[in-house]
Amino acid sequence: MISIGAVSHATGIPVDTLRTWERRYGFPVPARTEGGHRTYPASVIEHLKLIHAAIARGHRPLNVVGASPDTLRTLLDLSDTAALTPPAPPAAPSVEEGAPGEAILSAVLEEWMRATLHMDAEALQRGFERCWFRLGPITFLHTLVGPFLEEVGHAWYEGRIAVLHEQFASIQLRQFLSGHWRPLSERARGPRVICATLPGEFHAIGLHMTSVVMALAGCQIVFLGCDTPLATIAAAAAERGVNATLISVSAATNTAHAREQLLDLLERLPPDHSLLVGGAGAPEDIERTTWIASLPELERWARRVCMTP
Ligand code: B12
Repeated sequence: MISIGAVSHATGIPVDTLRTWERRYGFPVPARTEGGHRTYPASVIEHLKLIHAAIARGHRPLNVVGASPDTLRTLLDLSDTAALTPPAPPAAPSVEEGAPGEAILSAVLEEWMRATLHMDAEALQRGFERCWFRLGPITFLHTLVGPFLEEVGHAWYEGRIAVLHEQFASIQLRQFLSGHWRPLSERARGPRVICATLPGEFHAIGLHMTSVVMALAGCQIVFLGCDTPLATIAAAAAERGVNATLISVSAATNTAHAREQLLDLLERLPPDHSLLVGGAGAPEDIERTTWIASLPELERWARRVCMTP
C-alpha cells in the first residue's frame, strides 16, 4: 500500500487532483491508515497512468476517470491508430468532442449498419465505444444513437435487413448503454430515480438513454425496465430514499392510453414523489407530472436535483 504523495509522484497527477477525482467520480478509492491518511494498492498506479494518458490525448476526465484499464487500453490504442471511419472527404472535420460533421456521421452509421448486417457484435461494440469516448456521451446519444435506430427501422421496412438484425442492433445498444450507466449509478450519491416503461410498452432503448443522462448527472438508477406493472412501480416508489420515477413512452404507444395509465399511476404514488415523463408518445399536460422534452432538458433537471441538498 502506498501514500497519496507516492501515487502522485509515480503518475504525475497532482495530489489535489487525486482528491478531486475521488470526490467527483468515486475513483481512486483509498483505504485509510490508522491515522486517517489515504493509502492505495500499488496496482492503482498503472490504472492512473492510463487515465492520465487518455486525458493527455484530449478525453474528458468525466469520461475516463474510473473507466476500466481494458477500456482505457482500447481507447488509447484507438486514439493512437485513429482511423475512425473509411477515408473521409479531405474537408471533413475530424470527430472531436462536440457535433461531428455530416460526412463523419454517415460514415459511422454505415459502419454500424455493416456490423449489424454481419451480426458482428465485437465490431459494433468497438464502434459504439470509440464514438462514445470521442464525442462524449450526450453528443453520442443525440447525434448517433437516434439516427442509427431510425436507419435500422428504415432498413427493415425496405427489406435490406431482417427482424433478427433489428433485434441484434437493439440488444447490442442496450448492452452497451447499460454497461455505461450501471457503474456510474453505483458510484452516484444523488437522488434515487426509478426508470420504467408502462405496461404494454416494450421499447427499452429510450429508457437506457435517459438512464445514462441521469447517472452521468449523479442520480442513482432503480431500473425496472419495460412493461412494468403499475403496482410494481408504486411499490418501488414507496421504498425509502426513492425520490422520483421516470417513465419513457415511445412513438408506438397511443398517447391517450398512456395518459390513462399515468393518471392511474399518480394515484398510487406517494404524495411527495416526482413523476417525470418523456419520449415521442408521452402526454405533455398531466397535472403533478413533469413532462421533459429532450435529453438535454433531462440533463438539466438531473443536475439541478443532484445539486439540491
Ligand atoms: C427496436 C424497435 C422495436 C423493438 C424494441 C426492442 C427494445 N427492447 O427496445 C420491438 C421489436 C420490441 C418493437 C416493437 C414494436 N414496435 Co418498434 N421500433 C423499434 C425501433 C427500430 C427503435 C426504437 C428505439 O429504441 N428507438 C430509440 C430511441 C432513440 O427512440 P425513442 O424511444 O423515441 O427515444 C428518444 C426520445 O423519445 C427520448 N426519450 C425516450 N424516453 C424518454 C423519456 C424522457 C423523460 C425524456 C426526456 C426523453 C425520452 O430519448 C430518445 C432520444 O431521442 C423504432 C424505429 C425508430 N426510428 O425509433 C421502431 C418503432 C418505434 N416501433 C414501432 C412500432 C409500430 C412497433 C410495434 C407496434 C410493431 C408491431 N406491429 O408489433 C411494436 C410495439 C411493441 C410495444 N407494445 O411496445 C414504430 C412506431 C411508429 C408509430 N409512430 O406508431 C417505430 C417508429 C417504427 C416505424 N417506423 O414504424 N420495436
